Amino acid sequence: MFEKILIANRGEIALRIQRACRELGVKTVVVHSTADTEAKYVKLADESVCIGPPASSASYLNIPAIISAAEVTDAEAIHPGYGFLSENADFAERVEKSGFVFIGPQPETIRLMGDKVSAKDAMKAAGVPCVPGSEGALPDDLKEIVRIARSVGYPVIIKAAGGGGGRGMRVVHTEAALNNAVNMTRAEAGAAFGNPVVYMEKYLENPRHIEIQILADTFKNAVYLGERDCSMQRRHQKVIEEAPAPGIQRRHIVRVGERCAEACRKIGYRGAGTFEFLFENGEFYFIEMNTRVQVEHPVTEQVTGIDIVQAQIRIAAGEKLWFRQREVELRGHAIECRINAEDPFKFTPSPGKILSYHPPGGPGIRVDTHIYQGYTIPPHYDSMIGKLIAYGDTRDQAIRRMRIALSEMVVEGIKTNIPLHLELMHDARFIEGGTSIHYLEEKLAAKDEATKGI
Ligand code: MV4
Repeated sequence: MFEKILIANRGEIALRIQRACRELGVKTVVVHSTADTEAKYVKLADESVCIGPPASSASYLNIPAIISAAEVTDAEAIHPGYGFLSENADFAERVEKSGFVFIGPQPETIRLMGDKVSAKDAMKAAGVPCVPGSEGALPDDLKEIVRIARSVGYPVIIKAAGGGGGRGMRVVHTEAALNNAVNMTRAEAGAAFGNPVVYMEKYLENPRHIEIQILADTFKNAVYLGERDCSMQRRHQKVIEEAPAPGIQRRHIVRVGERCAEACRKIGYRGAGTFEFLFENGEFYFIEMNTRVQVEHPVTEQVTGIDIVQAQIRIAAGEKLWFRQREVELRGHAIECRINAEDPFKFTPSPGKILSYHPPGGPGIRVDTHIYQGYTIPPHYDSMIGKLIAYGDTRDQAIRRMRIALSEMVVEGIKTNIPLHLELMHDARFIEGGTSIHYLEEKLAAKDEATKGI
């Protein structure tokens, strides 16, 4: 095991990684910006290094500063968390070239998955079911593009190879709109990602977002840890996640999960990873793979009893997977509400000082947050300030526990989205389960319409 790990992140995940390190007997170094000097994870770490001013570009994205911090503190490995540099292949490469272990997949794997065309090619070749569409990148010739769209069938979606997570896509309903959509997506992709390559897929109108968590070691062992339903989202920001996905039969999960684990063995995947699928009419369609730990990993931890962050570290340290697929048992149900510092219905950010904080508790409640009374949430970063996770024997019990926890939780001085979560925990369609990726936005739009002029 490592003696010391550097955590190249901030917020709740910096604290989460620190806790995993502590349990493994590993010392921690955190890097932070001048805006995060008073943060809990900075105070609790064994060592801390200030690496720059508040702007992420000058601190949490500052590769030379992070590598220097690892050098001066004698850290052996770097955990990138999520966001920031976590899926930056150049960073992973420079970490390893500098003699440190990158806690994540090999740089080539990150690069392969970062390009959505090569990711899909690789997964298709490895037997993972994909959305029907173009064979790789779209050609330049319009006639050829028209032919591909006809064979896929409208509506189609044009996506940027360098995009992902909802950036750089366009839905096309008719042949008349095709040329312009391809050109616009290409131009935007070239400007935003420095890569004008686009591809085409059949547009699925009302899918759910279901993802499969996997763990793979460096000895070609791979397991899947079941699925998460992340359909409750707004503007590509997940709001609620849960495990397992309501209403999907276990045998369907087993089938797709085994494909994912087998794909990991085939490509020599290392560490934790997530296969994102769209799920519609009983079928799974791969769209992207994430090579980092995800915000929503706790719901999987609650239903499997497996510590995913510790697993990442143990795998990076060269351990062989210490359990087999048949030992992975899903038990109960877990729901996660992302707690954001924002107006609960207008969604405008609400940074500032937390004047009072009363965390919820009781059976089945987990709170992953770095906030404390008196802490000032800086305005420079993401508005997510923590996660509230409720576990129960059944989904119904998890929902009931979540309602109680949300009603106990007090965060004063800033606005939070707790009122939105409380409303969703009483929403008939959420309670029923299995809502699509469009449900929350449609609900909010309907509410907006109903309150117009009031
Ligand atoms: C799609 C789709 C429908 N059909 N692809 C958006 C995020 C990116 N990861 C992929 N996305 C989508 N791809 C096809 N062929 C609909 C979406 C989509 C979406 C997917 C997951 C979660 C939320 C979403 C919200 C809008 C659109």
